[in-house]
Amino acid sequence: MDVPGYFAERAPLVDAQLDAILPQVSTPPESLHAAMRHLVFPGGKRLRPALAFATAEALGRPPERVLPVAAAVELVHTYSLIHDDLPCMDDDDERRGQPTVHRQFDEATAVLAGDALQALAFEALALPTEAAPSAVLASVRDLAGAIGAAGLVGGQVDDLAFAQDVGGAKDARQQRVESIHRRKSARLIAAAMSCAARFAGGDDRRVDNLCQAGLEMGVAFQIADDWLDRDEDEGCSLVHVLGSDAARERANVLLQSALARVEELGDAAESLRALMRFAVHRTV
Ligand code: GRG
Repeated sequence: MDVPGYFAERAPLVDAQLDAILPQVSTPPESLHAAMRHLVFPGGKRLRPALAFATAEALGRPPERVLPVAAAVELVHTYSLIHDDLPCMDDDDERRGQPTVHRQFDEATAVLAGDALQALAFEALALPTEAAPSAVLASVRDLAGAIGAAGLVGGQVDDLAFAQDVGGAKDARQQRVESIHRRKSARLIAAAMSCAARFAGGDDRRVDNLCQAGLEMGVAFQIADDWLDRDEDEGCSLVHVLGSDAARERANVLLQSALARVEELGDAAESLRALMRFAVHRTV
């Protein structure tokens, strides 16, 4: 499967949806709306939307069916990156070769743009759709759970505290790193897949299986990210706890387990499996 081709073909779908729901820059307050769009366009890989589309296809539905999910997860991802770059978090001046939102605008605008993107994500998810109302409601619950205190935000809190927490046995430190990865990265990736499965009409067993696959692959994705950053990253990284080879091996074990979970979906899930392999073996 041609993964770059898949991204190139599917990205315009979510881009058009994002453009349609984001407020226009010419509408006041202009600076807020410009800041909300700053990191969305041209954006990054659109991995989470691609996983949502591929999940729909794996369940025999067209990608358009899960557009609300694709837009919602990308909006949440963007909000988290804007807040992660703030001086009180990672304090980064650049992302994707462009000034971060607080550098391009100011800190207050960046905080507020992130807040507004998070709210817009739920609006995007709940737009009128062909999906059953119960599927939309369950997806709102999945996404909120994935990004709240038990998910993204809680993971970020423990990640910020991690630098000071150097002691303990290797096993316990591995558990701690993986718990942070699961909450900070994997739960949003898993929500992209579970919400897409719900919108595509998947039953509870299928939704849960795809969610578990997303969690395992999401942790492996974050280990791969740590590996790519191995020369700079001092903080919460499995490469630092286990060493480079053992960290890659762990990522591979998690990926294989995730792939085995989606085996039952057969040929229809070929794009999904290819994206999952790409997420863990990528070089960018
Ligand atoms: C501040 C609420 C709050 C959350 C911060 C998401 C996050 C938590 C921090 C961002 C930094 C980080 C290491 C996140 C983990 C996920 C990750 C590797 C993000 C990069 O995802 P890609 O590779 O990025 O999909 P692109 O640029 O392609 O969109």
